Amino acid sequence: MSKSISLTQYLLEQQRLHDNIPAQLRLLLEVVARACKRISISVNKGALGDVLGSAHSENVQGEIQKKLDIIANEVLIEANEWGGHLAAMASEEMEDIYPVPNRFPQGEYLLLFDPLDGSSNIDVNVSIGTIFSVLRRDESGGTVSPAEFLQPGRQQAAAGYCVYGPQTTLVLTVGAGVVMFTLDREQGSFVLTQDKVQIPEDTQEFAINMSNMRHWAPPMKRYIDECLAGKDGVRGKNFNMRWIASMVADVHRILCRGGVFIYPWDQREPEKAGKLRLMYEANPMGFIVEQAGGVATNGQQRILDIAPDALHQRVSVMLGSKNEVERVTRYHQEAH
Ligand code: P6P
Repeated sequence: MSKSISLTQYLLEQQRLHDNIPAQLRLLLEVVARACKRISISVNKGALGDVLGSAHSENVQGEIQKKLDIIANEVLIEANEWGGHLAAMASEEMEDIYPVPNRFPQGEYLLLFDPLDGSSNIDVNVSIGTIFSVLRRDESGGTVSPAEFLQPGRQQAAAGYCVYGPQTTLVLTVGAGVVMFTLDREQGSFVLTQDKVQIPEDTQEFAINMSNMRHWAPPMKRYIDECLAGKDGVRGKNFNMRWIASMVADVHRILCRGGVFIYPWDQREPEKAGKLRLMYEANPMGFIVEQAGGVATNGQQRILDIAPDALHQRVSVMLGSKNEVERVTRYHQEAH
C-alpha cells in the first residue's frame, strides 16, 4: 500500500516543488482544515450532543439558524482570527465583515465561508458541508473595508469545501487542479485520497429542485423537458435526477462522477437573481468546478467573471459537466 500523504505534507511539497502556495496561504488552509475537523466532530455527535435543532434566531438571509450553523461559524472565526494570516472574514451567518481583532496580527488574505451549507439536512442525518473562498487583500493595508471583499471569483487565491457525509472529505484548489483528502479519524488527519480530479465532459444526470418547475424561465423548462424526454427525445439518451438539497453534497457527486447542478432564477421573487450566494457558494464552487475541467455560469456569463456589488448577493447557478452546462447556458443566452 502506497505511503499515505497528509494535508500538511501535500501543502509543503506543493510549496517547495511548485511555489504555488505562499506560507501564509499554507497556514490558512491548514487552519481551515483543522476547523473543519472540529465541525465534523460536532456534526457527528447528532442527537448525542446538544447540536441539533433550531437556534431560534435568524441570519442575515432571514433564515432560521440551526444550532450547528452557529457552532460552525464560531469554530471558523475562533480558529482563524489569531494566526496572522488573515485581515478579515465574512460569513453567510454574519451581516457584516469580521475584521481580525487588533490584539492579533493582520495577514494578507480574506476568508469567506458558508460555515454549514445544507442546514435543512442537519436534523435528518443527510450530508452537509462547509464552503470557503480565499481572496487576497488589495495593497492598501490598514483597516479592511467591506469593498475589499467585492472581487470577482477569478481572483480567488484558493477555494474548498468539506463534506460531512459517510466520510469527511476536504476538497481544495489553489488554481493548480483539484485534490481530495479524506479524514482518517484514527490518525486525526486529512489524507490525500484523490489528486487531479476531472469532471467528465458529458453526463446523464441532472440535479435541480423539480418542485419549482412551474416558476422557471422558458429556457430552463426547455432544457429539463428535453432531459425528461430521454432517448425518444432530441437528446437521444435517458437522464437520471438527483437533488440532495445540500449544494456541497450535490457538487461533490458531480466532481466524482459528472453531472449538472442547477439553481436557476424563478418568478417567485423576480428581483432575486437566484437563491444561492455568489461570494461564498457560487464563486468557490465555480473555481473548484473549473479547475476540475467543468463549467460554471449564471445562465448568461461565467460565474467567476461576475463583478460583485454586495457581500450577500445571490446568483443563478449552473455548473458541472462542460458540454451539459454549455448547452443549458446556450439555451438561456438564445432566449435573452
Ligand atoms: P431548496 C441549502 O439551503 C442551499 O443553500 C444549498 O445547499 C442547496 O443546494 C439549496 O439551498 C437547496 O434549496 O430550495 O431545494 O431547499
